[in-house]
Amino acid sequence: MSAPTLDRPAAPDEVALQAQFDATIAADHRIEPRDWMPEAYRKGLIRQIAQHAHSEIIGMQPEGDWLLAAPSLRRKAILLAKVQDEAGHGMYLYSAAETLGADRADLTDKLIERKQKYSSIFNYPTQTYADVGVIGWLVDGAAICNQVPLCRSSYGPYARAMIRVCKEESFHQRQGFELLMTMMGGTGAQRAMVQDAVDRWWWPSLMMFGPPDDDSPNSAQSMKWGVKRHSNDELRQRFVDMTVPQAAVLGVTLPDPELALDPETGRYRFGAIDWDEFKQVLAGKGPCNDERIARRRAARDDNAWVTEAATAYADKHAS
Ligand code: FAQ
Repeated sequence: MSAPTLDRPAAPDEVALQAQFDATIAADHRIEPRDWMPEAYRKGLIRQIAQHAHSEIIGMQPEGDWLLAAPSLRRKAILLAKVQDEAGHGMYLYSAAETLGADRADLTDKLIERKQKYSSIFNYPTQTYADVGVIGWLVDGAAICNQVPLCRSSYGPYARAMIRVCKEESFHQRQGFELLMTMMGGTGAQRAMVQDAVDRWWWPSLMMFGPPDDDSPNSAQSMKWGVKRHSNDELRQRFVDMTVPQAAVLGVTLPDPELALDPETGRYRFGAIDWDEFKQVLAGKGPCNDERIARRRAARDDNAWVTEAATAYADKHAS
């Protein structure tokens, strides 16, 4: 049933369905794929889940670049497991989007045609192996902060996918921290490498949480629907508060001279984020945007025969 518009007012049964939907949200219960939902809720979810799925898939590239140059077999095995996990997260999320009527191949096309977004963070290069540790520590750390509340998201399949994703992200965060701890206990050159990586990734990690609340067009409605549970700024602050003590344990300096504990609130104040840089990256002008999309396009085109063969095999069995 299509959603009511100005020209086509809601029919009486739609009024009842909308009331039922509103009551489910108000009671903090889950909306499931079989349930009626307003068209804007469905579209908004596809938008966020697709963006999230694309992030997991494109997010394999920066660390994947180091798979052939890992410094030991142990590090290679850990990194391989992590990158494979990210692929799995993308798959769960595309499946969740499919329960809303989206088509997986169409979503991939929209990513490649830059009609849908993926996280800004994956448009920065990984210059040394310390970047692998810092991605685990900061990027997966930010992802956990953002995604743990999504385990209570109002849409059932998305919330349930997030439970496993968060458990795996937690392993990713710890392996990153452990790698950095090892490097910090190494040579002066290794410690400098870690500090350099922290200097480059700190600010982009803060941008992962999205634009400030007063410039976030989707937040208000998304929070009313219980899709998002906290605002972008709230989660960013939570991440800063969680990460500053961890930086002290590691012995690295976060590149922000204004970072200071506010004795009144018990929270850390931090400097201004460069939102122009964020907008540039979202506009496709970050350091690696073109490279990331070109690689995803090549993966789709070069591997199309696998999809075709799997589809033909499934069709044969179905008939
Ligand atoms: N990058 O109105 P809002 C990971 C877009 S997964 C790019 O505030 P919303 C795992 C936003 O889409 C990381 N675009 O939007 C991993 C919207 O554009 P649209 C991804 C961004 O949805 C680790 C516009 O700006 N995580 O890291 C960004 O209410 C290591 C206006 O923004 C998720 O996706 C950004 N940073 O809040 C993998 C979590 N921020 O769609 C490999 C789920 C905003 O209207 C290695 N998503 N935009 O065209 C969310 O929680 C939300 O979607 C936010 C944005 C918080 C990202």
